[in-house]
Amino acid sequence: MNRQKSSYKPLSENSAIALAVRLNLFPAGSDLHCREIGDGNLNLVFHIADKSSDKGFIIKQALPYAKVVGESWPLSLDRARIESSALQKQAETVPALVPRVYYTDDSLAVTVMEDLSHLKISRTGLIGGENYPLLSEHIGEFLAKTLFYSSDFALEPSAKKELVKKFTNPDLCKITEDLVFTDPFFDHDTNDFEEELRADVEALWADTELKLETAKLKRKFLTEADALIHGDLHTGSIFASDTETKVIDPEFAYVGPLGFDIGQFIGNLLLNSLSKPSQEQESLFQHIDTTWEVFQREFSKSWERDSLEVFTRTEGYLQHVLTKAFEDAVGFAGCEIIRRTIGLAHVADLDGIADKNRRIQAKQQALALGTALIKERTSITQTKQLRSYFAQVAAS
Ligand code: SR1
Ligand code: MG
Repeated sequence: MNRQKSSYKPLSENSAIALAVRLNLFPAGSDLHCREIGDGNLNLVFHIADKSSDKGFIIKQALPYAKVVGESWPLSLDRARIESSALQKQAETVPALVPRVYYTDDSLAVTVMEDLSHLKISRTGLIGGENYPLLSEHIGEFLAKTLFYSSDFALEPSAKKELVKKFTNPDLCKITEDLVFTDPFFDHDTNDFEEELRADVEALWADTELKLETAKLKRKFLTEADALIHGDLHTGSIFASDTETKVIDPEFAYVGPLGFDIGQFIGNLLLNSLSKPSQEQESLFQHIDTTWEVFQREFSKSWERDSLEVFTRTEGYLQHVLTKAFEDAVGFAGCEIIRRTIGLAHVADLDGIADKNRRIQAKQQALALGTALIKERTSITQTKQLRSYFAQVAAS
């Protein structure tokens, strides 16, 4: 890996091509084409390809501020180091499920990685009616292996502490602390919702039981250093096809609670279900079932085979860890559903519902579902139960 010093400057399409040439990514004399394709909230993403072949690369560069808000929201460039390091760490256990990293430059906040343009962002595909038969099998495996092998169950204590140090990510964690766990539950100026939702939102802000349960979940996010988590595992962070899955964008990675990524993924599948007619919802519920089944199966296999922690051989400990992770995941899913409905960063699954009445209704259902998941997470012990909670809010 070549890490060289350079002073930071945002790339343009032309300077991205110049960088690709300097790095010899393409054969000399190639006729290159570059386009900035970043549609996320934070970064520049350049797609560079040889005009005469299919060969291409992605050059991703962090900006020193949140692109979605502008320069008034400064953000550390260190997230580029976090993202490329997390991709490399994940590749140790799930190489087929993450893009390959070819080059990083921390001072330029640049990562050069595999071009995945033969795949589609899974949120877009799911909204368009694609099913992705292997999505949940792959994500269940991704979760089990990335989480288990970065936890105290698999690492020597000193290696685990080094991991915590390397992935200390205060700016990006603060975004999640604010946008996922705090602002949507108060009358905060980052919130964004239709006036038709005001009565529901004001009821949510006045719900003291909901606030107490959300405070407990936020505390977990602030304090529980279980494993290296992706930190933003929504369906927009996953490229997919019928046969392949690649998890991208781990710039929010830090050592956090086991249930967080699981909850964000489940929450986004539920958001997608809320946008669908009932006959199209079952395949999404099956994805939730499979994610959790595969996660449990693979995590348990690794636990039996590769644990270093002596208590992993104590009867009942694995079940305790899995039960807690699921309970937390359900609560985190609830927070994700609420923040994607009334917080700063929405999702196309709900915002893209063209009929306004239907959109408002789906958002009201999302608020009710998110609230139920947060408040009742201790009674929800199996993914199958999510169907009945979903059915209750869909009937209201
Ligand atoms: C200001 S960033 C808003 C959201 O985009 C990212 O993808 C994260 O989900 C974050 O909460
Ligand atoms: Mg992202």
